[in-house]
Amino acid sequence: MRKPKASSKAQARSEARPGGETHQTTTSADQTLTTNQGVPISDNQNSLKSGARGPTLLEDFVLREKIQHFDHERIPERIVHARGSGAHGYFQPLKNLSKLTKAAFLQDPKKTTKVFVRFSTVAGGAGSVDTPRDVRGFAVKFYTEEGNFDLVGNNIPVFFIQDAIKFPDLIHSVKMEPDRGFPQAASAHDTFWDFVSLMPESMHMLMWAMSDRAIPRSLRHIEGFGVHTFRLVNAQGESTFVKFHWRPSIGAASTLWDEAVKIAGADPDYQRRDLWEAIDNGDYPEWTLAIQAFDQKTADSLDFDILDPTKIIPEEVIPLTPIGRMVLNENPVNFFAETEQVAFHPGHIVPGIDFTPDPLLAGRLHSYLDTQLSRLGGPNFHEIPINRPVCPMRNFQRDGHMRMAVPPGRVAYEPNSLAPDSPRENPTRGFTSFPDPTSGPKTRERPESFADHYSQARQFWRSMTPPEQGHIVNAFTFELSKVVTPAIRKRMLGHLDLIEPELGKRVAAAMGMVGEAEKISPAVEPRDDLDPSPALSIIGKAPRTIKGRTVAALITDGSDAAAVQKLRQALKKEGAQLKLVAPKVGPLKGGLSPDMQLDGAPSVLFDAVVALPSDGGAKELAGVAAAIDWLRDAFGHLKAIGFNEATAPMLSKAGIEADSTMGIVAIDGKGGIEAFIGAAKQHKIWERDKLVRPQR
Ligand code: HDD
Repeated sequence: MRKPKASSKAQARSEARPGGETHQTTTSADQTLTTNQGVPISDNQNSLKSGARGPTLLEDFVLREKIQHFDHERIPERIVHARGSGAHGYFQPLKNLSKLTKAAFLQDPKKTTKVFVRFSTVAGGAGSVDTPRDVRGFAVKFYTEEGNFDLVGNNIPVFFIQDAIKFPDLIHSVKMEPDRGFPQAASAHDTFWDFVSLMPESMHMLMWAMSDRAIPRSLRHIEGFGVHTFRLVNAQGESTFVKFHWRPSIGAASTLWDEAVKIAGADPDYQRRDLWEAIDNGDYPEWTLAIQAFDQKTADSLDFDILDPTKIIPEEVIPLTPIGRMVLNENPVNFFAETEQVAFHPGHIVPGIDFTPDPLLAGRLHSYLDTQLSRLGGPNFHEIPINRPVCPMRNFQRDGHMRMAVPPGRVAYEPNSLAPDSPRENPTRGFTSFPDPTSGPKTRERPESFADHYSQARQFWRSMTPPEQGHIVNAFTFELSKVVTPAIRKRMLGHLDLIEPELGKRVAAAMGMVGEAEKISPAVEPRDDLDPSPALSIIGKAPRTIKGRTVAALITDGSDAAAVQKLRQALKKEGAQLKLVAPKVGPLKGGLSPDMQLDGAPSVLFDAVVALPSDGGAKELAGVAAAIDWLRDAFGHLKAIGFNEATAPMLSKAGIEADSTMGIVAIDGKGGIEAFIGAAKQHKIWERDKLVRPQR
């Protein structure tokens, strides 16, 4: 029961509750609930009725306004990237970049620029889960002093298609099939594989999408890419081509497929929650922005076309130059107002940055502006707070749906003589396009230089470590086994043979379809001489750190509080956090307070686990499936497992043998915690993989 506050403004009153309970609330004058017209509301519990038992009266404008507004709370979700998580932060250049660009926000290493970032999945609806196999969107809005710059990228540096005219087809194929309305947020179905198997240009991207990149550990662990080649333009009008890269400070990391599937059930909001909690805890996610910068001569020397968005420039060919860092340090205060209403657009660029004529980018430059009309309801979406530039904004655009600004005066045109102080174009400061010569015959065709669809797909395969190659085989096997039309499976097997015969063979064997691949004739024979690019492997370059990770300890009544404290301290020193999981969430005998209850905290939610039950607790848990699965899953998901002596009956029930070389570490002895942390720093104990999964 809320008690009346002693305040001179306070008005105490009684409220009749259903069931007859009466309680008191107080409302100070400035807290008074009102309608959208500002009319004070006297009763927010009962509609206006003729007599206590009704009927309800149509004149109840309070009820009607409230329900009408509620009925329209949802706006159309994004046609792609509907499920997203946002955060505020800042960007700071590492040095003055005036040699390359006149972009105002890239000049002064002391100056920070505010950003808003939205991460997303692509295929699922707004209410879908966080961990499907999918590309992750990585969209950054820089609120610069010369207007908003949106870098609307993905966590994969290439794309499925080369020309925007195929985008609706691609998306229709991957989304729920239109007759049955499923599957949600999944590419593992006939229409997707039918489409891509008929689009050889998608082969390189498919390799990325079937790799660990598409099942990231968290949004804090993804790399980001601008995908297209852009231009930087300096004050002298000189242009340099660039590819943009984001690199997470804690390194890229992924889950295993079985883990991703189970996380989807245990916590559909796993990645959104992770981002929110990290920022809330002050563990701010951070990325380096790097560029690959090159001139026309270098572009001409490459064996592919820099306008082709299905190609990468390996870092070993043009190294990355770090140019800035981005820190996300503030959660949104309102999901709808910020994360949902933010409108990104690759066409939001600023002086000093420019496009190239990549035909995929050209289509995007139309699409993102256009989509805001149906999503945000009109042409004034730039006036929504999250989309507003922070620099002055003035022009003669007027009116329209939901206009917020109130521009005074008679003059809404230019040139004019009636308002000499009104805005004018500015040839010096204003945006000028790089004078790229663009004449040619009007034609609908693909350039020859876009024709090699397999060489970089093969290079990607050859750049992976053996476990990553195994995951790619498993992913193709899983997805193609969900395809029910045999001809589509066979067509895809034919493409895999072309990408790399070993890949084709391994997938065909795993599917039980050896010798059934359709023969595909490529437009250009795949090259065999591209050097592997080790930078493409996540495992190969994974930093040995547990910074930003979460370890869980399974505890019971009687668990040793001092041992838990010692573990917590050791993890904290490494930048990791400890969560306590117990059969009951209330305080335990022995003084420990659990964070989570076992049924709601399966080990898939954590990076590494420790079992610290008391003797009695362990005996009890040996008979609890959730506790045994907790260990078995951690074992199967290749996580470091720490245990105390008492855990023995649980380990034997789970069929797990203590073996520190396999990351199963006794932690109560001397150096035990250090050994456990050492194992956890491997992220996954790959040697264990052969014990738990068929090696295909
Ligand atoms: Fe797109 C959203 C990234 C190709 C049309 N796209 C969208 C978002 C990201 C990307 C990150 C979500 C932005 C947010 O969080 O609000 N899209 C990409 C990348 C592409 C790409 C990296 C290829 C390099 N997209 C692409 C093409 C088209 C679109 C070829 C259309 C011709 N994308 C859209 C869209 C969306 C969108 C329909 C949906 C909602 C929105 O724009 O605001 O216009």
